[in-house]
Amino acid sequence: MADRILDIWGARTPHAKDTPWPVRVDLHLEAGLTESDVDRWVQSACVLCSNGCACDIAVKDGRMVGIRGRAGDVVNHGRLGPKGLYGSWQWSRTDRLLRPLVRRGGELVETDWDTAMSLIVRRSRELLDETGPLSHGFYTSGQLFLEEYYTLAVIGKAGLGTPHMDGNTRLCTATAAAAMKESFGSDGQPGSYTDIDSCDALFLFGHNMAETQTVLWTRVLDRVHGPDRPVIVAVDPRRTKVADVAVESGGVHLAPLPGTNLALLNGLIRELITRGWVDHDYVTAHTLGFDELATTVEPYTPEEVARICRIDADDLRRAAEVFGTSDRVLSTVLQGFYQSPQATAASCQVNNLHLLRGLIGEPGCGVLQMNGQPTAQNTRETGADGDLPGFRNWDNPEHIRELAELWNVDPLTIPHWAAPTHAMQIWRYAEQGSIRLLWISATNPAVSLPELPRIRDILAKEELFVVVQDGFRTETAEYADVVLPAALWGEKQGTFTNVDRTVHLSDKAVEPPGEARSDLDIFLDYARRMDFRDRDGAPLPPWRTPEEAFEAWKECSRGRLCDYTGLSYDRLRGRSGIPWPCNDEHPEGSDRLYADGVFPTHPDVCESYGRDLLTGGLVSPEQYKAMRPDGRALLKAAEYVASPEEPDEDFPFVCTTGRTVYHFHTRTKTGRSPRLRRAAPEPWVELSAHDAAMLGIGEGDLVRVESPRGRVEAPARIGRGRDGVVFLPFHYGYWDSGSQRHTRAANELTLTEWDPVSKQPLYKVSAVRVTKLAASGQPAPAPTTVASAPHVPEGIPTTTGDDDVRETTTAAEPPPPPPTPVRTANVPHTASKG
Ligand SMILES: Nc1nc2c(c(=O)[nH]1)N[C@H]1C(S)=C(S)[C@@H](COP(=O)(O)OP(=O)(O)OC[C@H]3O[C@@H](n4cnc5c(=O)[nH]c(N)nc54)[C@H](O)[C@@H]3O)O[C@H]1N2
Ligand SMILES: Nc1nc2c(c(=O)[nH]1)N[C@H]1C(S)=C(S)[C@@H](COP(=O)(O)OP(=O)(O)OC[C@H]3O[C@@H](n4cnc5c(=O)[nH]c(N)nc54)[C@H](O)[C@@H]3O)O[C@H]1N2
Ligand code: SF4
Ligand SMILES: [Mo]
Repeated sequence: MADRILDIWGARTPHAKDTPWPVRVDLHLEAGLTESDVDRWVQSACVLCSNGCACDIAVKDGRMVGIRGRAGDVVNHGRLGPKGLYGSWQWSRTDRLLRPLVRRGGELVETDWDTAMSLIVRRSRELLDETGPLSHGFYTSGQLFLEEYYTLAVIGKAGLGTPHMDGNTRLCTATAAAAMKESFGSDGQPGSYTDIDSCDALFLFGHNMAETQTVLWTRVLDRVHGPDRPVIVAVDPRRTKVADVAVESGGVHLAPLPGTNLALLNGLIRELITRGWVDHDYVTAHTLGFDELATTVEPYTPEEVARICRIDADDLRRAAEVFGTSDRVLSTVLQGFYQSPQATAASCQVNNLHLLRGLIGEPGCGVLQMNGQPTAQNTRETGADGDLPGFRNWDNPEHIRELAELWNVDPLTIPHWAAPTHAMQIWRYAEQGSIRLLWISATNPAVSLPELPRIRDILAKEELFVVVQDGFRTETAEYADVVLPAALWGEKQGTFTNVDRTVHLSDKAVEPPGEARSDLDIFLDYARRMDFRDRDGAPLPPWRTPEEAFEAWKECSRGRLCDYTGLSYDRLRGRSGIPWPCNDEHPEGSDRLYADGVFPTHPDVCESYGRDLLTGGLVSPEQYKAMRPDGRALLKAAEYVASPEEPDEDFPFVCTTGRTVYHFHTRTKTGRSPRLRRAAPEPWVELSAHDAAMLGIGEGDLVRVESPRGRVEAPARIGRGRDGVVFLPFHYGYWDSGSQRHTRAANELTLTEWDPVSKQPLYKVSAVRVTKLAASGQPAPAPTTVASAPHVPEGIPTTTGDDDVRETTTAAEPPPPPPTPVRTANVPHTASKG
């Protein structure tokens, strides 16, 4: 038995390049139970990150009592990480919302569903009569199921006709989508996890995979421990486990000052060009924009990059050499890029590195513009974020006509006179008073949005009617006018799609507690009570069950890049997940996209005509068509500009924020799992040894971190980060703090600024000052096993759990990867380039 709090990634199963990743099945059951005690195993996939590990839920006496990885699944080959093992199901018997709540005399009181829904519908009707659909805003999630998002999207776009709908995916993966739209013409992940098994070099750009996709990192470690290991390059200001392994592998750790990613990437691209590591045949045949890119990156010499990013010029040269001379390179990009200034511009440069060398679409040559949340991909596909369903283009009248026909509504109902409203703007409209009903589902903005003092003021506004739909009484629920108790994972049925496009079915294992209902049922109840109808008077949306919603979605996706028409609940049950596109042409799904170098950039198919990377200004349809992209990828460029908030005399440090391995976001589940909670019970502040010495701060001392917007007070961890940078985990809100003190959450400090292209907030750069409040003899409550490990480990107890996970390594054949398509699904043949 293994202690998977201490040994996060579990036992190694090393293997050689181009051989399948061995199977290892991880199992964890409630204490005292064995497999023979389990009544049923119910197929699902984990929803505590975007990796999408397939699992079976153990059910006994109508309760979830454990979890086991699915050996035959392409994603995890049986493995699970600490959150999947301990966090996915262990919250189930604790303090859930059991009945709807409504505000009476200032207090939230329990009521029945009819009263709660009638209240929402009455307010909704009043506002529609008074000011129309623009009074309604929907702020949803990356954690519902595909069927729920699609239902919400149809309600918003065809029922109400409001453009004000977005997900917390705006905080999470908006930049992934934006970078793929700008470079390839559409959202849609080019790469596959199987690229890890075949690559010669692996670049992680602002991605602490060891903590945030632990099972994917296990896959990397199994290559690193194999005979022909890949060289790894980590780009992260902190000394993460990824950075440690990068150095051990003969690669490099580049630790740029937060906010300088674009300068670094421009430097890498310049090196590729000047050292002659460019496949000019590929570039000529399959891309546009090389000359402008080369001109833009010209000033970014290694010395200039070293000056801006405060790194060593030779480290940059070495990183470029690894990229330029390895046969097969895989790159991943995540929040260190997406939540930093010039997010889309920097992430597009990663695409450019691959395009310049023609390393895309072949085994080992992937780009993974990562997702974070488990179902963020579906928020984007179904248009429950600021997009249209099926990667359609709001600026293309033909795409609007298709949707209107599909839903049998007047095209003018579907808002398309401007780009859909992004989340940061939705909150601004609520602040200014034009949005007066804000419906928040499966997200906890009172902890997760930037500049919390402002968010609390907005939520508390008398004129704003707030609906919160959650499984727990969150910090946000405390501000609601109506709280709707939702069924959670394991208590409802649906599908979702992970980072590498793999679709999984999650069946219902147990009944929801009390009167909690699935989000699908709640949205449909609202639609029926509002009496939304199509042009023939039929109910809109017409479906009633998850499977009917899925079938309807398949039609919406037909012929688009995210084509689901070859999938069904039956096909997804009992076997591995399947990556889209899956249709008549690719019945087994598609492991990678763009093997033929043909991209969905043709004006008739593309999801977006694009934006200027520096300003975010829209490219007009005429300008776009005049470029004649027609199947070629776009090498877009931008110059580096300084972060909107740089340190100064008053606020001399850069504060960056992020995750630790044991918690998921605002801890509504992981904070209720005893083992995970014990591993990281309270917030902390990470400082470099040099900075701490300068400030007279010792390990565990209570410190105050202040930005121009707020303050946080927590014990200091003298860690291994770079000088000048302070790190805060963003997981800690107030629900379990015993008081309403607003000094725990990292977002007290962060700023209301966003990337001009993707509109993703800049959580990774706030200027702060740090002061010591009190000495302490105790170490900080930070884990010792990961990036927040202490600089001096002596005297600090190691983070441990119990030996309670069974890992079974068998000789079972690993699942075969689906075949790689020769050409992509939705590019008209007339548009192909060769
Ligand atoms: N354990 C755990 N796993 C999770 C989650 C969780 O809450 N907990 N959440 C899931 C979700 S929704 C997401 S979005 C992902 C996020 O996954 P990651 O992006 O891996 O996580 P973060 O910790 O937000 O940020 C990654 C790294 O960015 C670095 N960084 C900060 N500023 C900069 C910068 O300016 N440049 C560069 N290059 N790097 C910088 C930080 O030091 C940090 O190590 O994780 C998913 N997985
Ligand atoms: N400072 C800082 N802030 C950040 C980040 C950062 O790196 N730094 N990262 C950002 C990122 S990438 C993300 S993804 C966000 C995450 O921020 P949030 O989305 O606010 O975080 P969660 O705690 O995951 O909130 C999800 C809520 O949905 C509920 N829930 C779970 N499943 C269901 C369901 O099936 N139905 C319903 N109705 N509710 C459900 C949970 O109980 C929980 O309250 O935070 C962002 N904020
Ligand atoms: S890696 Fe992500 S999906 Fe897999 S078990 Fe861990 S939290 Fe769940
Ligand atoms: Mo995220």
